[in-house]
Amino acid sequence: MTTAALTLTACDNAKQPQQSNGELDVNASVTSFGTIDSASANVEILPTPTYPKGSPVDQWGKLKVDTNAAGVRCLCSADGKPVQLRGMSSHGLQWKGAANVTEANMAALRKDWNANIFRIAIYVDEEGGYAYNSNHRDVYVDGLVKWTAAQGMYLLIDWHVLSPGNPMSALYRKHPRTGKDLAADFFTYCARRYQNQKHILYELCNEPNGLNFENEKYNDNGPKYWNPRVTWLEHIKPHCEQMLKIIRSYDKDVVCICGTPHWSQRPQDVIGHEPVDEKGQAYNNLMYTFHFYAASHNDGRHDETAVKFWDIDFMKIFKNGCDTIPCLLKTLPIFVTEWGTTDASGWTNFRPDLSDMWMDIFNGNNDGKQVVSWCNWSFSSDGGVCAALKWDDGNMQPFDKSILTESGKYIFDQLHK
Ligand code: IDC
Repeated sequence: MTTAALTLTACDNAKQPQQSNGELDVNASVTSFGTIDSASANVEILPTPTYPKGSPVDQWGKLKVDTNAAGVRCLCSADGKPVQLRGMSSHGLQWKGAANVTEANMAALRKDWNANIFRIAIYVDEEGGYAYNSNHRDVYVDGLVKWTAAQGMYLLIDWHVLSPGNPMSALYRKHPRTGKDLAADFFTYCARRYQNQKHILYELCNEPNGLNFENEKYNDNGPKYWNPRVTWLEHIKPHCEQMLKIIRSYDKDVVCICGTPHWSQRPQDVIGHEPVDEKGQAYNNLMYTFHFYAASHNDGRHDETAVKFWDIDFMKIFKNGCDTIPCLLKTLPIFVTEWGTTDASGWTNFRPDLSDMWMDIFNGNNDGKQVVSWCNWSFSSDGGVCAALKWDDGNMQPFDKSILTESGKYIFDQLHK
């Protein structure tokens, strides 16, 4: 019934999750490839669309990682010029996110908001996510590929690893409901089906998380899904390399973005350890993500927020670097695939002032002169004051600015700068 598209080899010393007392150890890693639907491996390949004349995709073509005038790697157009993508991320499709993921709204985002990218967040196991709803892929991702193409805007397809935080957990790689390798199957389907689409980018895992960094300020009493040790070398890099093996077998140069440790807040862990193929060759067209929520992740100020990162200066290492970490924007190609104007809970502390400071850095005021692309969380009314919309209606045309929240207005203005 199922078949693997590639010869996907199992790792000998694979530590498979144990099911003792009937409970799945969601923190253990599944290191071998599992089953992939033959329907995914044989899915019909979509023909190349015609992008509207003068649209972002028409002008820039299939993006790649190249260097800017300072010799720093960054996101570039097909002809090697640095570009900046800016737009919105969907919310979870299992919640209110789906209401806004429509053809008309992609037109509004392109024409009225001036966005040139949309990000679709595919939550996997949370509360009726993709593991329980294949229409998240077959209806929404597939629809968006066509709707964004019709607008000539880019689409970032995000495998929204969040709970559990280990991208190699059985809940992604050997799901208890079907036994399927959901991650391998998802990327097989997408990479094969969309190989001729110039406007697609992949985010290989949203926010791997686990309490694993030095000077840890948390204890380990968090939710059981918080793996205490989810690291770049042990979990994230191997996950990315496995997914790249699949993706690159169909689409040899599509830009892929790797999640980084601790809710994608530590691209520095990648330095010197970028993903390689089986011959040990570095993959090209790879980027690394950094996520920030302005009130929580900033210059380390002592402000009262629901989620605090006091004393951690996140801004400095992006601007100039520090004694131990080189300027990240000089060292790695970075894509901020998700950020919020509030604290990391999403619910409180809208901070346009701190958002402005980040926008300044990402508009090129950094030692690498790297201009950074971003998607804002989220194109929804859900999840607190970081939401851009006051309501979810499913059709925002003609577009009316009065549906925007304070955060939505801030982003709308940024997109017009
Ligand atoms: C939040 C949603 C919220 C949902 C929660 C589930 O807004 O409605 O209940 O996820 O955990 C992230 C994540 C993103 C979070 C967002 C806000 O990538 O999934 O969305 N956030 O908390 N990282 C930092 C903040």
